[in-house]
Amino acid sequence: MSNTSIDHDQYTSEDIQVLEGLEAVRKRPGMYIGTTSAAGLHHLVWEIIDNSVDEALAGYATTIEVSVDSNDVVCVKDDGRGMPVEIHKKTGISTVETIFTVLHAGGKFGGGAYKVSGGLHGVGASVVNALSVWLEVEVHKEGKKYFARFKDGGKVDVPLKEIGTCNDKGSIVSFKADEKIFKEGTVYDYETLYNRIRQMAFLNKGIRFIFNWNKEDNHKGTHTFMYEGGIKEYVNFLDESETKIFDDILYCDGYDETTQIAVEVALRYNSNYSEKTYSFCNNIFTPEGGMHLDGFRQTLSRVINQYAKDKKLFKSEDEKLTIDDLKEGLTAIVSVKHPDPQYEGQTKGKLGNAEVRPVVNKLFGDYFKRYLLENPDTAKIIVEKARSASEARLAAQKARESVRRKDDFGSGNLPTKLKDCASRDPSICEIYIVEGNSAGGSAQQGRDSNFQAVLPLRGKILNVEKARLHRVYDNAEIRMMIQAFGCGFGDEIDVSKLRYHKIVIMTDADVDGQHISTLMLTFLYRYFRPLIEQGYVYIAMPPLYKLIKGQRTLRYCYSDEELEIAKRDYGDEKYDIQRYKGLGEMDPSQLWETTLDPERRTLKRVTIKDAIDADQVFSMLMGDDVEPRKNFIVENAHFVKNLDI
Ligand code: 1YM
Repeated sequence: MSNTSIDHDQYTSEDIQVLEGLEAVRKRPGMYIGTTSAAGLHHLVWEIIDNSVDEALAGYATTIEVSVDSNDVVCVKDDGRGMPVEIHKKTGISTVETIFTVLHAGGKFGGGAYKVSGGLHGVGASVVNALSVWLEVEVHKEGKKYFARFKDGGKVDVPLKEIGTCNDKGSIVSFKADEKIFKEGTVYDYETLYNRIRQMAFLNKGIRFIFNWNKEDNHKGTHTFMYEGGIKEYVNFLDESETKIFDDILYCDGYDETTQIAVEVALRYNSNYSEKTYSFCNNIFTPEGGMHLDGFRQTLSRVINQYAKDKKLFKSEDEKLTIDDLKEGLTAIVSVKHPDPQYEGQTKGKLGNAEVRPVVNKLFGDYFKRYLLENPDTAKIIVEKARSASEARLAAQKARESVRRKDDFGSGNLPTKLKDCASRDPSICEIYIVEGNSAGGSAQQGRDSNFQAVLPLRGKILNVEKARLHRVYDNAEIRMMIQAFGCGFGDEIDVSKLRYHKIVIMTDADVDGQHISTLMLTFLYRYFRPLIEQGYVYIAMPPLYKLIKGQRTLRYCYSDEELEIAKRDYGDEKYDIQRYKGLGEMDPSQLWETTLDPERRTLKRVTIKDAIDADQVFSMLMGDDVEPRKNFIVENAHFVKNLDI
């Protein structure tokens, strides 16, 4: 045993406290990592990465490498100072062991510098240790290599010891999450890690992130992310498939000494109508916004209005651009770093610190004012874009009112094309949204009308990604859906009024059908997002093939793989393969057997893994630019397969 460690055969009261601390984490992991589902598992990785990011933000590390091995061992490595190895005064054990065995040890030992990055709960390395079957630490520091190992939820297995010499510096942490804690398993998701690591690289300019996926699957390989431009490059990335209306990406960063708040903002406008503004605090996405976002929006509108007024760009005295006008076609990132963030809201996704707003107002406001004065051409484009949005919004308001009057959304009137079901219990009711009248007919006859409703649509629905609101309200198919669902739409959704707890999109299994279901999903995502978030939206899976022998159906196959299996199973037998080109080819009883009958059908539930990613997918799939769309379809054929958007 080396001389930097203490004798672990003899438990001191300190040791016992330590074990009790980690025991508490194991007893109630949810308190520390939010959940023990997949999100919690990935949270372990974020916690360790955060420590490396802090070291990089403090100016000591330049590169952070994250590796996932075939047995789901994660290894995070940085080239910072290396964790402190000396005996810690308070605990009497090495600081490395203290970091990994004392709850909340992280910041307290940091000697002043605050932890800026930080997971949802900012609980640090000891929690990861507590929830792992084993965890190893290697420190390279001042020419020496040190090693420590923990097992069974944080018990010291090998106390910190010197294991050799080196001529580099840094920290390496490897761990294997505990299957007894993570009931859904300890298998990491490639996409989740890839997206988050890339996002961290965008949010922390200049830090190099290396991501090694060492599993033997089609993702195997290494990616390096490093963005000198930081969130400026993030905006550029988010707008990849948009048509820009000017070249510059506006960017500012600033720091307020008094409050120790750092602010970064990047933005650009594109020719589209939807908004992509994402706000972050300490590298964490704040989906519900908060003070940083409020400050940004206030300032955007204050400065633009003042500028337009001063430069006499308005037609009348009382013309004014609202924040809604200024949102159209805006892509923006607002990222703040705060020493003591307070999160509020239903999902703790809203930054509550009131002092952030005036800081953003000042720092972004000064920059934005100057930018407009120095770039009058761009300023004019922004004002014009917002003015046309303003006009469209007034038109939309009128359209919306007239739609409301015509369709009387609140009255319970139902569209005539809807073949409703008998039951009025939403929890068992299903609505099939079907493409085309002939398929609609089969579905209507084949369904169980007690609980299954059918709404046939004629042809393709409007691409809402490229249409302004008033055109959306004008669209007959869309109005029928809104009426049928009964829960309102857009900002005014009331999910408790939803008439069906399964909204099932049913289209042909060909390219056209896929396009229609993507249009449908886009529409639902933009106007009924809570229905997707709460798991009410499904895709029906009609079969692609039928194997028949004489009059007898041998088997339905729902994919090419299934067909291959069936061919193998039936070997030399004689049979015919019928390929279904459309739903219309199936008679009502076949449709029931294969696609409608809850006992036999397969439905795919549509879920949102990552809201920013989903936004991206939709603006890309439905946007102007064909090239990235092609790439996407080739690279990510899985999107259509498992429907994780
Ligand atoms: C792969 C994970 O944890 N890197 C890391 C952590 C620390 C330091 C350097 C560090 C910090 C300080 C001084 C300081 C940590 N130190 C502590 C504690 N990578 C990883 N790299 N020297 C080294 O903050 O003053 C906690 S984390 F508590 F010891 F300061």
